[in-house]
Amino acid sequence: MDFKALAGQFWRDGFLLLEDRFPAARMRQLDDLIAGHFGADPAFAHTREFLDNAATEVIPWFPQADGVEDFDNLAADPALERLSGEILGEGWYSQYCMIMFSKPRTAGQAWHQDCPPEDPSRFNLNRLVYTRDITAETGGAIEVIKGSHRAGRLPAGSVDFDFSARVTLRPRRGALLLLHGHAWHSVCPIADAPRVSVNFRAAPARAPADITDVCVYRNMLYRFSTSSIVETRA
Ligand SMILES: O=C(O)CCC(=O)C(=O)O
Ligand SMILES: [Fe+2]
Repeated sequence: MDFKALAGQFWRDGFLLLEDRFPAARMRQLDDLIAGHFGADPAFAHTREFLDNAATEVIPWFPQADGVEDFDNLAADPALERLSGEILGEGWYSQYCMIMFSKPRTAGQAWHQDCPPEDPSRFNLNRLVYTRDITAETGGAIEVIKGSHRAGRLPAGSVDFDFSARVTLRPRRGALLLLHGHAWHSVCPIADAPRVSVNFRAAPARAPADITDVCVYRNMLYRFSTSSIVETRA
């Protein structure tokens, strides 16, 4: 792997998708664990206010908080560590593992940034691993505006913004997607099967541990730790 070239590609685009990074058998095993945790019809964990205003329907699970360590060795993959260091620089650190579950026929995730972009040196890096295929049939594709990690805040309001640099990603089982937290991104509506992603968030040394507490949506800034809207956007 040419780590420097891959990091360059990441910094040019704000994301980097690498297929076939993890073995299918391991992905199936972890996928079973995820399915077992959530069951057939899990309840939403967020408040109704969040679900309605954010137009985002996902159920998070932090396996490390439950003492479940089965996912941790994915993040310990030497190539992933090396690439993370190349992208994030000296002193980078890994934050937490967050699994996101979407029920069939739900909204996905509205356009957002994982944290406010005002200070370019403070951001989170999503290191997403997919334990099952995302296809046109399953829905749940990820959309990213190429280069938007350098473009400041996601435009407010409901009018369409410039989609000419939009890229639609459908990672397959075993893929790794690195996605800059300041990049403008969304998850398309889910079709008839549940959707999952496993995210090992990391950050550069300068970013505080709670960097993703406030998320930027087109209509609001939302603080997860207090379940509150901290700014309404016109
Ligand atoms: O689940 C995904 O594919 C992307 C989720 C997302 O928006 C994120 O990890 O910040
Ligand atoms: Fe996100």
